[in-house]
Amino acid sequence: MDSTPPPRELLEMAIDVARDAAATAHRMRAEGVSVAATKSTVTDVVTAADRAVERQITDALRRLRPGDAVLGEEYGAAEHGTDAPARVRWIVDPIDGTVNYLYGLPHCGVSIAAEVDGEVVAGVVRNIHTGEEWTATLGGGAWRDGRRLRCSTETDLGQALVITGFGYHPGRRAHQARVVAELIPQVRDIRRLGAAAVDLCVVAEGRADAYYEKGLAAWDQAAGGLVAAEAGLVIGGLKGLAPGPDMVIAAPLALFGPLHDRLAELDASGGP
Ligand code: LIP
Repeated sequence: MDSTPPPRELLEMAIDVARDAAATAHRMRAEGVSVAATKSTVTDVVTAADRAVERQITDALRRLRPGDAVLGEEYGAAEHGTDAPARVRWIVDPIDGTVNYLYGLPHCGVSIAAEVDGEVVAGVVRNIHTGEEWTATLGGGAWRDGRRLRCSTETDLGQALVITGFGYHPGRRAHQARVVAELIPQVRDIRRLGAAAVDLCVVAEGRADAYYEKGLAAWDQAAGGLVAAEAGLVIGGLKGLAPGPDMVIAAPLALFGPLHDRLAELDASGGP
């Protein structure tokens, strides 16, 4: 008998866990945070809060659903305690926008997605500082604080406000800077806010028109990508690839093609 709960039930679990996690992150920030370690480069930082919050989330999820798998940014794929393959996998970014969190900038969030048989079916992103909470279930729409979200209806790339982000490796940043330097005269403007999961939710509710970024991990995009898709955005990679580490583009139907083609011309998924 299939014991996998419906997406709505998985979402409710994720929301409860995300709220507690965001409260912990907010409290730890108020108490003062510092860099606990670095990862890919000296600017790719981890705080004690990233680690503590991911442990809190993983422990809570495993209490709720002991046989599920968990993939988190800081601790990777936590063992799910059984040999049987897990149908449900939780994809967790405990604090997306870690540098913003370290500096006390309010654009950062807890991101938890539930994947069933390899497809994300539920997701929540909660801004640690503002309490804004974006949710979605597959086919159930995207919501923020009880309001259904609809993305931008912009059709002209030249009028589009486009959000992007940059990696931590200096060589990648140089390539990404060249791409954005070529793009910026051809759009309304560029914004770099610093947290992919929250960026995708901001675009989902039309507070920007489109988003693209190279270098996202599964935990950066799992929940925010579902919110964006359920708000009507087209989510894809370059040249027919699925959205992933090489490129994630989120744009309204009328903008996806023009933005995609321009990014392909600029080799936006290239570089180190
Ligand atoms: C961040 C992403 C952001 C990207 C940053 C960083 P982190 O994730 O959310 O979009 O531009 O370079 O990767 O490291 O704060 O979890």
